[in-house]
Amino acid sequence: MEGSLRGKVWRSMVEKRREGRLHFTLIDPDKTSPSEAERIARIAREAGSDFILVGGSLGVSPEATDSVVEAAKRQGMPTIIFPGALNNVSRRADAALFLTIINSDDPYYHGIAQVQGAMIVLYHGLEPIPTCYVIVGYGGTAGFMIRARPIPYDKPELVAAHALACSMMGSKIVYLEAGSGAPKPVPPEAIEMSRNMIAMAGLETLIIVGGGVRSEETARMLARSGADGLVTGTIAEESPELLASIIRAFKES
Ligand code: 1GP
Repeated sequence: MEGSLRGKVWRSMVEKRREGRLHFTLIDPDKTSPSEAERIARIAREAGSDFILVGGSLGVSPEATDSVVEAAKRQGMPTIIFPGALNNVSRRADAALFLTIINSDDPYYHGIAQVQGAMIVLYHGLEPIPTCYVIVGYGGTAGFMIRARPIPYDKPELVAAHALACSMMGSKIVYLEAGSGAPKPVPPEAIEMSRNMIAMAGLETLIIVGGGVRSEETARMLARSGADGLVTGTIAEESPELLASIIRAFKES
């Protein structure tokens, strides 16, 4: 059994959060070769990103996931599986986001996927990080494939109610997802209301946000509305310079 079940990655997330906000670089093994993944991991590390997420919604093979995880780890980045499906769960990673997909209409994602995934995570010796996934607005390929009922952009109170439920159900992370390439990110009001409701309940769940972040201005807005972490995917492939300035803007706001 490789890896560790002792909570190292989660602890480092909490410790890093005490020092500042967190940035996650998402690499999709279907779109990225291992050499490209290593290049992105190097750019991400140099730009101040904290963790690599590996996963995708379509066309991701176990072999491609293994190679991308190995390549990212060569750059010394803690690497976490963000599974679009069970075939994304690589034993080479350090941890896996163990997902509850709270607004999927598909019963498969409300128990069956988790029961199947739990054994694989255990056998691979991966650290499970209980994470609740909330699809907002556009939703992208992820939203379509998991049959999400995306929460409309103009219903921040509905996003907050989902985030609160996730937090009360014991998730360590609430992941608010607008979808890769979303025309608009998760609205700041939704993050702020989620943050406030979770605090009112006396809980300490981390809120991470992703999808459609392409500017420093957006990163700043998301930070100010109370996001603990930001996930970016597309931007690392397009412009390392922009990635660095987005990370800086998010962490320094
Ligand atoms: C992570 O799906 C996102 O939550 C990644 O989105 O590719 O738009 O950065 P982008």
